[in-house]
Amino acid sequence: MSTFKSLSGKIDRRELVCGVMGLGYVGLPLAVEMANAGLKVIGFEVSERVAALVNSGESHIKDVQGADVAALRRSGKLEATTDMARLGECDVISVCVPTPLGKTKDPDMSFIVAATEGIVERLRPGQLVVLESTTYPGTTRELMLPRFESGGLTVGEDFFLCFSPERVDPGNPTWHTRNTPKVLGGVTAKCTELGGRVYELFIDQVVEVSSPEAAELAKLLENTFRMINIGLVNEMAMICDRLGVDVWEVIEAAATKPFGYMKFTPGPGLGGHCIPLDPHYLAWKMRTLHYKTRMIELAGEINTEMPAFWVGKLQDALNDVGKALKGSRVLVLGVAYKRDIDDLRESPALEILDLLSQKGVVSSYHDPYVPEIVADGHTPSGAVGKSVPLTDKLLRQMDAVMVVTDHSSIDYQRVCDHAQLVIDTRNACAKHDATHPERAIVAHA
Ligand code: SAJ
Repeated sequence: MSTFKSLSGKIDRRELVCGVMGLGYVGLPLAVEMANAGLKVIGFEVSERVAALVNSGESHIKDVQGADVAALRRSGKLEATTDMARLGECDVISVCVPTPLGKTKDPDMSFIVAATEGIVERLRPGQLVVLESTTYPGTTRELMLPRFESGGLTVGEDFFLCFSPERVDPGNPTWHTRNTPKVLGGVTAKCTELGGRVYELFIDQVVEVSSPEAAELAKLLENTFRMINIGLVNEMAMICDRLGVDVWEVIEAAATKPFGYMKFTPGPGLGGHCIPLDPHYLAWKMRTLHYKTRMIELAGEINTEMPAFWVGKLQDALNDVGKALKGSRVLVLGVAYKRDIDDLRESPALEILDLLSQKGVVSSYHDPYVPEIVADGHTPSGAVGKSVPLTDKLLRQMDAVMVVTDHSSIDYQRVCDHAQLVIDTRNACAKHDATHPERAIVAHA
């Protein structure tokens, strides 16, 4: 019997053993959905701690309930291991490992290379490998495929290889792994067919495309679209600032257009583990082909400029009340990369705190989700510190308060009632700043 027929039969009988490499915010939810669909799942982790945690029926990922992991442990559907030799047991291997950027914004492919080498040693006829990590177009065919065929196996006949981008939005109350449409493209038609049939066992809608490159680029288009439109609206904020027009009023007015427009809002810059990074995978790849992705470069420049733009706004506002930046006491309100989460990755607040420190500002921060900013390889030295308690007295003592991340739990009326000056990068005080016409307390773009 051909390997295609053998794997096809296992799919029909749901007798698959599925391996998931990387049990992070992508891999663990995926493993749980596979196991909930009745498949036997082995999670492969390089972290003994994470493997032990999952095997003890717990979850380290906010979107995955510990009780669900415990139930799947009891049913024997889910286990975790650090023993990569067990990859040979798997009919399907989904690779969900990190793809960070290096300091020069070049892709760090080390995790994908390590996963590829782990698979190569155990690759056998009848296996399907699906890469999910966001990466540059061509990774699946140029980096993984040659290694997998190096032992004499042929893709599309002996084993099958696809790319299917992750679309996990941590904390999203509506969209999660099972109900978010999943794009998938195989190296051959048989790869696409088998990959689609496997993923349809635990994903509501699989969107098959003709190649792994189409799937790789679909993901990059999705997030590059966001990054460029955020750059556009940040430039609009700087334009409106120079024209003396309220950018928020302009944006709300434009957003009344019922077609052909999508609302984005300006802010302190671009944070997160996806949007600031993913477009640079495309830019990097195209540079190797001597093509400059001008839109990505330009949007990146504008988004990167925003922290300095807002520190400039602070300087002007203090100047208007006869104060210098140097020696002024400034409270930064909210440091996570977006509201109502605790994630600091690439947060523009870190850049703003560092700039304030460089200019001799006596700065502090309050963030109910981030008790401390610790020194690590990425954190600028001026951002290191602990969250201070938010009190009326503290607000009154500050020469200025900068709203950088607009957490919903903060009382912005209270901020406007007690602060001498508010620099509002998120328009969080819009409903409150009119309550103090005696003071021009809120400056925003
Ligand atoms: N931001 C703005 N203005 C906006 C939107 C975002 O300044 O109009 C800033 C945010 O403050 C943040 C950064 O951009 O600093 C990224 O924000 P994001 O809303 O894009 O959130 P992320 O980084 O969590 O993006 C994820 C992505 N999900 C995946 O890649 C699977 C993205 O594709 C989603 O669209 C996004 O979540 C989402 O919509 O929540």
